[in-house]
Amino acid sequence: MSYFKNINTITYEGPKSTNPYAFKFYNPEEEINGKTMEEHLRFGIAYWHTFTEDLSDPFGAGTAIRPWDKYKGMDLAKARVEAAFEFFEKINAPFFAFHDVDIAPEGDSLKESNENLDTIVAMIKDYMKDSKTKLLWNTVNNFSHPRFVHGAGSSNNADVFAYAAAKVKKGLEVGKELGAENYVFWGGREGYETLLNTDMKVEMDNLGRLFHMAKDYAKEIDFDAQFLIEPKPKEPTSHQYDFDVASGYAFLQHYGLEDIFKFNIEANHATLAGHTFEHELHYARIHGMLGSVDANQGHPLLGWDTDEFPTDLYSTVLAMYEILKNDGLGRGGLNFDAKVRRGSFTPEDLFHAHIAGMDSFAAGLKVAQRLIDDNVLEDVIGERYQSYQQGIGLDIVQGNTDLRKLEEYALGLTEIKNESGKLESMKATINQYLLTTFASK
Ligand code: XLS
Ligand code: NI
Ligand code: NI
Repeated sequence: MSYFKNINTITYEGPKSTNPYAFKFYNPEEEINGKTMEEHLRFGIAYWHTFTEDLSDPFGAGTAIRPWDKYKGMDLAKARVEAAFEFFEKINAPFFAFHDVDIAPEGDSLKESNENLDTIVAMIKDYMKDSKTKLLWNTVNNFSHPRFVHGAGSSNNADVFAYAAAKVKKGLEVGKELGAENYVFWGGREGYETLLNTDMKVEMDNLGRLFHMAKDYAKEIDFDAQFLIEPKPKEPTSHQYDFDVASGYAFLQHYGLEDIFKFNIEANHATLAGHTFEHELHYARIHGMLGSVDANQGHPLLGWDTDEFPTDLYSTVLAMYEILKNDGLGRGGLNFDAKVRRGSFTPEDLFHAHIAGMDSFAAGLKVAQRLIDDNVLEDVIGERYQSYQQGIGLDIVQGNTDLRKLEEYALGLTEIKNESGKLESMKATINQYLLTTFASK
């Protein structure tokens, strides 16, 4: 049975192609600095947005037309697996990612939910045998069901904590069964609305406990995935405990988890936190904490998590610059945690959206590699900080000075001379690289 009958496998046709079902920039086999594009980019398909999502929003019903709509319950879950693997093959995806509830419906009890999962996981495992697509990461949805109204690991209700922990246990087993590269924690309801009813210390301590238990259990069952925390500043709660990379890092350090976790950084969460995407990637990178990426983008005029497919080339260039500087994403990847707009409701739109996202990151990769080859940022940044290469600057960074010596030095200064930061010049150069990289093709 084919779910996308009219669509053939998407291949690379180059920047001049007018075929909407072809890659213009993503050429999986093309080598860039010793690695293929496919190895650099490690694209993942988000199961929830592409196969489970119905495109409803707070003001209206779902609009998505999906070839598997006619099924219900476990039949629907099975149809989605078939459709998913057909999609993975046609879009040439190396990876996918899911929450437990995306792939199998929750039952009336935890036991029944686990049985549903077992059935679908066995089916996915079977499909994976004949597919090149691997599991980038899995996670459990500990936020949608009403039981998580006050949180999961940070709930005031210990029974809910236990239930959430049981779901994490199962999630780890599922990850092991399917050979997941990573295991993700996004704390959907791990935050609070008001301090009038919240013991923040208890909640955060418990969250730390849950993460430790998860790591212990993963070790016990020999599941060696990389653990990832996905920060998000708000939504659904007004104060999420993993606000951004900086606060998440402080959390991990405080609870002795910094050697166990890295970050899964989502572009739209970065901008919700008042940062740029590249800021979050950079912060994680310089602390050795960049693990994986949820590739999407927010709407510049809207203040919520719109999860658009990434098409902003300026942003993909700067993101790929950080990823290249990180020497790649290791076991992580670029997971399209992105959904088509409510008005883009056809199955074809799923292909167009992924092609747009993959091409945007491929273009970003090429431009970023050229910037690095030409030392564009490195030269400017190196020059800007050269005062720390000799004299008093070298004393400061080598720890050979103190406040008294610095006062003595400052008293002897006759003038302080600053240089231009050259921001506009840099932006013009990035534009030039963006526009010339593909100009002659
Ligand atoms: C929601 C999050 C979610 C995580 C996985 O905003 O991005 O989709 O990636 O739970
Ligand atoms: Ni995400
Ligand atoms: Ni998100």
